[in-house]
Amino acid sequence: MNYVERVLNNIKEKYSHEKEFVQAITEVLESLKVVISKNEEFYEKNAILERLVTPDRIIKFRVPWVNDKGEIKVNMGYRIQWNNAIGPYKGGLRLHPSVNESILKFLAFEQTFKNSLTTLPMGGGKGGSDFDPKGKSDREVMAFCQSFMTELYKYIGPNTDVPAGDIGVGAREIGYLYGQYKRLTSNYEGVLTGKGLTYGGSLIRTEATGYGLLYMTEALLKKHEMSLKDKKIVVSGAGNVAIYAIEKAYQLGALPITCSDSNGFIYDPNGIDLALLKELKEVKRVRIKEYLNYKKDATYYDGKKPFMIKCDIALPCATQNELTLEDAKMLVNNGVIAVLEGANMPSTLEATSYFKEHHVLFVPGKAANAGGVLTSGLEMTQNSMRLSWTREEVDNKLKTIMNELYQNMLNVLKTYNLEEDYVLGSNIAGFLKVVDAMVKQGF
Ligand code: NDP
Ligand code: 2IT
Repeated sequence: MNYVERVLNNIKEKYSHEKEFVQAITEVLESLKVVISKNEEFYEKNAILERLVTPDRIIKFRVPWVNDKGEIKVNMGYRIQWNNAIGPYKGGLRLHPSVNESILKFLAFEQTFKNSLTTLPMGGGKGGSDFDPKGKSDREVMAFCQSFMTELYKYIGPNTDVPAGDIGVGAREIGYLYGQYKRLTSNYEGVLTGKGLTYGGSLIRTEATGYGLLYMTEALLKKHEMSLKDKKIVVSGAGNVAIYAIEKAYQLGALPITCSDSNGFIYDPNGIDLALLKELKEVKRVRIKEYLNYKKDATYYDGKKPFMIKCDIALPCATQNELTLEDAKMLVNNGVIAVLEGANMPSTLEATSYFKEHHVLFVPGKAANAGGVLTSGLEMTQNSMRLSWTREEVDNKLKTIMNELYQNMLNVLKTYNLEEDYVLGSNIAGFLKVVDAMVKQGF
């Protein structure tokens, strides 16, 4: 058994109950075999893999809050600080009833590689809670966020750990979290990203993940002498990433025809009405089914996923493991050219292998959705400089870095004489930088 297999088997045995964590580790370690095998003794002597698969620390805490009926509710809060070899821990906070240690560990581990790929100095972390913001009043969300930060503030700081948004955490939640941090510390500093524009936020951060995803799609298609013009795009999700992926898809001449939430999906053959989608999801916060009340040509599929609709490009932008082998088969049967992950790990391992076997161009989340955290890095830079760049400046930087990230994956694949496989490209490129920093800083 080689070094990679020994470490992987150990993780599979020890954490067999943490399905998502084991899945993420399996994908990454399998793709590192080609690098590790070149110098196995060196990596093993430095215990690089054992250190990479083990978080620096997991912080767990109780979050009590009072609901509108005056009842006390209790949730679990977490912050996982995975690796800070190349910069302060950085990564989002997720508020969703499914949140547990396995999910946050997979996200924090992946974030370490993603942040390395952005070329900016950010380590990896993730956090959140099993609190469900759906159906809660603004006051209840505020009460939860204040209580959550009352514990979290002890462990974060602009040079220590800088949280941001993820599922269930957008501008509203970041505002309440920031307000409480300021109240507790008296410090007005860039401790969170995704802040509002009136208090230190960056232009384009809201749009960044979706825009970055489409910049990467454009770069990928260009390499294959294609363009986004008139391409039919299936998007899943109807949150931050999905909305701005749809916006940029239109700007680049494509036709996004679906969006979804956890109840079902909308297929609009004329193209998703972006203004309506924003109104329903960003303002009214209602179910996607309501789209039908305004658009008679659209169809709503209850309890189904949009991957059954024929398309040229699929962009899963909702959540982990939403795209299964069955979905992959339908996409391939319908002639899909490319799949780029807007969400983190939306494709199962079986689905990813199926895409590879059928020569579908596939870019995993840690590369394809890096535009969000990348622009968070730009927000941190602006906060440190105490100035704000224009929309154009930030957008240009986002586009340039997404293209560089894409090129970097191609360069790494070339160096190792590998075929066009962006799972390998992203994992190896992310790994090399983090490991170099780890080795040079000692154990
Ligand atoms: P939002 O909360 O804004 O939107 C999430 C969307 O996904 C909603 O439409 C939601 O539907 C759907 N969804 C969430 N959980 C599930 C589930 N268990 N089953 C089915 N649908 C679900 O989150 P974001 O758009 O910010 O995040 C989406 C994905 O992108 C996540 O994987 C996140 O980690 C990733 N990501 C986010 C970044 C960011 O900057 N925000 C950056 C990089 C990646 P419903 O309302 O019904 O729950
Ligand atoms: O998964 C992710 O990259 C995010 N949720 C964004 C993290 C960030 O710090 O902006």
